[in-house]
Amino acid sequence: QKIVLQKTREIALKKSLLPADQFEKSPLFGKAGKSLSSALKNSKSGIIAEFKRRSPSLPKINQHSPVDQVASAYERAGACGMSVLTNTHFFGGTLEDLLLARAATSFPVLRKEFIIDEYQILEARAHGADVILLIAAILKPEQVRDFTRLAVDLGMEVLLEVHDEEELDRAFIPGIQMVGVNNRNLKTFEVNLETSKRIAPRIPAEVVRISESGISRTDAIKELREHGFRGFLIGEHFMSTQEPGGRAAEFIK
Ligand code: IGP
Repeated sequence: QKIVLQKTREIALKKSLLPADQFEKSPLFGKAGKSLSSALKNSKSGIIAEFKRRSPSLPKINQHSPVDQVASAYERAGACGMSVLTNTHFFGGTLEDLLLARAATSFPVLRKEFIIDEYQILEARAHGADVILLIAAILKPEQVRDFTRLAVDLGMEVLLEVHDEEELDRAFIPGIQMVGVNNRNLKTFEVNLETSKRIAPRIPAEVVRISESGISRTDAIKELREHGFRGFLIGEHFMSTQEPGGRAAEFIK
């Protein structure tokens, strides 16, 4: 986690397609984003499909599929929204990926990044994000509060990611629309869907529950629905083929 924070800080401040004072010139700035939480409440699939080239545990998930093609195929397949990794160091993603996914689709798009600075939230909106991810494990409660306020002011929603009960109790505040339980253990990288089921009852009823990571079977979705989950974030299962959109279509149908 220390390495993540350190690297992310370096990259966050160096790497941007737009300098900070240019953010307000983005045509997306000042416009309300699309609501992922209401899309999930009204969606049959509940699928949030992720664009992910590689990860710390898998160096080669998909090196070739262009992000704009995958994005529009995900939308056609019936996904409810999309998650775009913009972290380069660990995941090989870029802000340009986010912009291209935004331009190719009209469903809600999430910026998947280790957000530790308000700058990254402005950057997210300027590059077309409708939702930002806030990871409880790397943020102080005051940061979650300030970042949520800024995101909402910019017309975006917040997905708060937790790994256990302690993180949820510490970081959750009203105003956050979605809580995501990450089934992947940060230390071992192992995934266990029981994590979602265990934490579900503790998530406030009005908040949209999302289960993240390690989902590859439609049976799993059925079970997670019984525990109140309305969103399912899937990356690897879709991306580990030449045709992520085809894989998603098959899964959703
Ligand atoms: C997707 P998977 O196992 O379907 O590829 O998981 C997503 O949950 C995962 O990429 C993720 C993630 C994160 C990546 C969840 N939280 C935080 C980077 C940072």
